[in-house]
Amino acid sequence: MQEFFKGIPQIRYEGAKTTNPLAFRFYNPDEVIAGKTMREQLRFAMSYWHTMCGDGMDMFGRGTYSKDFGKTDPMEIYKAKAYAAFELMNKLDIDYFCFHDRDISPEAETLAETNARLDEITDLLRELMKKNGKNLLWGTANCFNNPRYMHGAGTSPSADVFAFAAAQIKKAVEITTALNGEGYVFWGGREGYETLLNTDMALELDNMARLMRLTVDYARNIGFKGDFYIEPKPKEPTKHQYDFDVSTVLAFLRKYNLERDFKMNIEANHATLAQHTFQHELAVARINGVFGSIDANQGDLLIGWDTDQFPTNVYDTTLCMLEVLKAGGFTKGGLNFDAKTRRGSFKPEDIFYSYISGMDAFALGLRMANRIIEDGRLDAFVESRYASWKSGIGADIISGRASMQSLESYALAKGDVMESIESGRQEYLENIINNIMFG
Ligand code: XUL
Ligand code: CO
Repeated sequence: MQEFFKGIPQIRYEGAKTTNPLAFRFYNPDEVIAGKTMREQLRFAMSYWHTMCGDGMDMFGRGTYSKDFGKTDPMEIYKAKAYAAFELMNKLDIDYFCFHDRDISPEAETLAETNARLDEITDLLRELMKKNGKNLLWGTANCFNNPRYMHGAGTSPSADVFAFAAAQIKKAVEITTALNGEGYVFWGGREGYETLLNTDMALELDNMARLMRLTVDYARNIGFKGDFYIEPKPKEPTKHQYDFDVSTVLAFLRKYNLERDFKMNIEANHATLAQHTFQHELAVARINGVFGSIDANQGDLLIGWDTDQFPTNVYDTTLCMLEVLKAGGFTKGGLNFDAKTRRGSFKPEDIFYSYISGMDAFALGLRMANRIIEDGRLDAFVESRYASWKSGIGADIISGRASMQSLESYALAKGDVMESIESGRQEYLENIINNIMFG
């Protein structure tokens, strides 16, 4: 068997003190944290597009590293990618992967030929998954790269393009089902607009919902048992993406009676592009019962676009894992590294350093989130902050016993309410977090 990442050993946990760059410091897969092994809590996944296809290309220059793995024939290149992917997952001890249809197999001249190629690679992936004990976290269709989708896929003004997108998604759902995928993602590629001067927004949104309903019904009919996700993003590539953020997507799902069919796949840098924190988006999903999966990455404080960097900010991973634990943990979702090495990090070992840093950052985040919960001071503070809702007038309001008249009588009798207001103690709480993390 050809080795693609020569010189890279099996990456193992060596503990926080190790200086070995090709080792985990915090990710100890079989250690139990918060009732499950770290492997079960974190459910790490490799993103096929960045890791097996991305070559460092940006708007100002071509790729800086090849992902052709020494092959020239298109199908041979994609078969080599598959073998290399499993070697990489094995060496990093990653159990899951995620793909777009076009990441695993190249598009051909006709849809029929493209689908035949997909079938061939799907067979290879199935075999490799079985042999290596790996699973598909989710699949999706790339309905944004090809020029036919320049005005959108499900939201294209052309009904022919809608039909083509449906055909492509049908196949993507079939291969996801054939590979026992635990999820299927809709990220709204070019589903959005550049200017309302040429856009029938109402029709476009109706059509987007139509495509989702058709997909869900078809997938359930062919026996797909996984979860469906929508991945919100506010902008890029279009000026205004329809799936702006979790709240916007929730309103969309409720309008079109799709709320029981979908959960959210929340991406850290998409949250910040929407001017939210990552934690905010996770919390909105959790409190509405639609938390599903995560695309793990981070943006840059000074750059306003989707940089897809590997996550290393431990405050963010800690607050993320706190939300995940509060949501009861992942069920079918997981942590997919929708992240790429920087253009200048062009050596094969950089991919390993990147995954190790991201996996360790989340492993540390899980450890810290668990400490915060076990410490209890934060939860106790929030509990006591809302104590007025447990009895008296608060309990009356919650139970529905209070009316506008009874509330007025209460307020008149009470006089000033300033004395019942407590400090929010933000700085004190921020210091508690540091105390728990570093104390
Ligand atoms: C784009 C993005 C996608 C989705 C899958 O910003 O995040 O890669 O995760 O289509
Ligand atoms: Co993503």
